[in-house]
This record gives sequence, structure tokens and C-alpha cells, in this order.
Amino acid sequence: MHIKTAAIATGAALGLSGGMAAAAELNLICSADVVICEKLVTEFEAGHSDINVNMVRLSSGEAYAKVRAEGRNPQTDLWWGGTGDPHLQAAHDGLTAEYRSELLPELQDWAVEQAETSEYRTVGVYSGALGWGYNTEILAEKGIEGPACWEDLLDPALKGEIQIADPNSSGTAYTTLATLVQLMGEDEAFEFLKQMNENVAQYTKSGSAPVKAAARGETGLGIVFMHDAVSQSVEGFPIQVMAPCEGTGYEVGSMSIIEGAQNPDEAKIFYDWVLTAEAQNLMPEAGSFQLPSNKSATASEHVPDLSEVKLIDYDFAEYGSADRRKELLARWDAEIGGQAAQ
Ligand code: S7P
Repeated sequence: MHIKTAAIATGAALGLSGGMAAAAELNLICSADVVICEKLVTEFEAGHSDINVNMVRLSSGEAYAKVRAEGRNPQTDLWWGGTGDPHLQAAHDGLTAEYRSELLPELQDWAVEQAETSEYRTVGVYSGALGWGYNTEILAEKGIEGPACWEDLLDPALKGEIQIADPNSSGTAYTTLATLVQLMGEDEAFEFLKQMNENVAQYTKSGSAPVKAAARGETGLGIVFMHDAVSQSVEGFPIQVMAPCEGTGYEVGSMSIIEGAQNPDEAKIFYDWVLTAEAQNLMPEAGSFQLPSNKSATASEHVPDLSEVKLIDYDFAEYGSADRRKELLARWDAEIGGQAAQ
């Protein structure tokens, strides 16, 4: 980005401005980890020197709120990554544009189903299951056995040791809420969350923050996507990755072009590029261990094996619908967020 800016400035100083075309712009919201966000932008710009990418990293719920607030005057062109539910809600609200990429036949069925559910207003870019990571040293020091099941998270010995994000800002935490509702029933899930609240030290803004805090010894356990816990253990932190014994939900991380985008052509160029196996193979290099959506991309050895995880039949259409998402978040605010320990 700096090199292109410098080239334009030099050209102007030499009176060459008439011969130099200004770079096109692409305004991107990225809702995955900032390291992969920056890597994708750098690699894309390296191969597309005529497009400047302006990227902002936002959690999934925050990204949805931004896209919604921009409404009829969109400042964003493309939203890559983050959990699928808010992308589906945006599609339902008419905030995202229909696009059928030529790359669709190269994608896994679950990624194409996400496109079909939204009438091609979003598409799956990766997938991953929900679980948690705990700091083996902290729990051992406190004589706490590593929790293997959702029910274990209610153990009073874990008081003050759990972090999870706020589902209003975080797609990870919304996936947790929707997962528990589907596993237990809605009233039972809220009762569970009330009891677990006794052990929660902090509701963070970002979904992966809790396991980063556990890795650094600031807390005992973070409820996160398993791949975010794996990233910490691959970095060498004493993090044990767990898939809950009762079963768990998963995400179809998604991507959407914004309806009325100012740079739709550039958005489609990035969209098609980021669905290629070549682009998706960059993810492990950035410490991102989700399952890629392109069938020819190479899944890293560190990607959790989802065939070994007891996955629920997550209902993306229902839990990504605007009404259900609003209703669950309002109930969470009333019964959990308002009573939070912090
Ligand atoms: O870090 C990767 C990842 O877990 O982040 C996304 C997540 O939704 C973004 O964080 P928030 O929970 O704060 O929204 C996931 O889509 C992705 O796998």
C-alpha cells in the first residue's frame, strides 16, 4: 500500500499525473483474526497492484451493525469472514447483494448450502466447531480436572476462571448461545447460562480473546472455536483443546458483497480470488486453522478433525434469521448480560 502511494506521489512531482491511473479502491470488513485479515490483504494487493484495499477488522456482530448502520449509503464493499449467522441476517435484511461466483462448483457442499440459504447473498469460506481451550498449568495448580462437557463448566471450582465473549458483538458467542439452545432447549439453555455466569470472570468483545487470555495465564478457560484454541497451542502455550462431550455447534464462516457497494467490480475480484484454493492455503500460514471451503485447498494437519467431534445439526436458517437472532440477543441482554459478574 505504501509503495503504491509513494509511486503516485513521485509521478505527480514529475508532472506525470496525466499518464498514471489512480488505483481502484476496495473497502473491506474482515471478521476473522487480524493476522489472516492482514495476510489476505497483502497477498491480494501483491497480485492486484491496481487495487488498494482499505481493511477494517471487526467482530461479526459489530460488522453486521456497521453494515446495517450504513444502510442506503454503504461505505463497505465486501465483508469477509466471521460467523455465518449475521451474514444470513444481513442477507435477509437485503443489506447484501446476490452474486454467483464461477468458483461455486469448487466449494464444499456446506459452503454452497450457505449460498443457497441466502439466495446467493452470502457464501461459505471456512468452517469450524465450537469448544474451549483451557490452560493446563492453571487448572493443575488449582487441582481442577479439565472440563470435558458443557455440564462441567458449572463446577464451582471454576469460579472466576471462564471467559466467553458477548454474543451482541461476537459471532463466536452467538454461536455458543444458539448451540446451547439447540442442545438443551431455550429455557434450559438460559438456566445453564445463568449458572455458568457464576464462573464467568469477563464477557469480552472479540470471540477469540478468551482463549488468548487463557494462553497468557490471565484466566483458566476460554469458550471459543476449537481452531482458535489450536492456534494458541500451536504457538506453544499450554492450552488443551476440547470438544464438549454432549455435542457442539459449528460455524460456516461467510463472505458477502454489500448491496449498493461503491466498488462492486473490485469486490467481485477479491471474492473470486479468496475462494480459490491458492488463497485459502494462506490461512494456516497465518495461524488460522479453520476447514477451508475450496475442495482443493489443503487442510492443515492442525485443523480439528470434525469427524471426531459430536456435531449438532445446527439450523443456520433459523438461527441466522433476523427474528430469532434479535429475540435471543434481547433475552441474553435481559437475563445474562445485565447480571454479568464484571
Ligand atoms: O479467529 C477466527 C474466527 O474464530 O473468528 C471469527 C469470529 O466470529 C470473529 O470473532 P467474533 O467472535 O469476535 O465475531 C470466526 O468466524 C473465525 O473462525
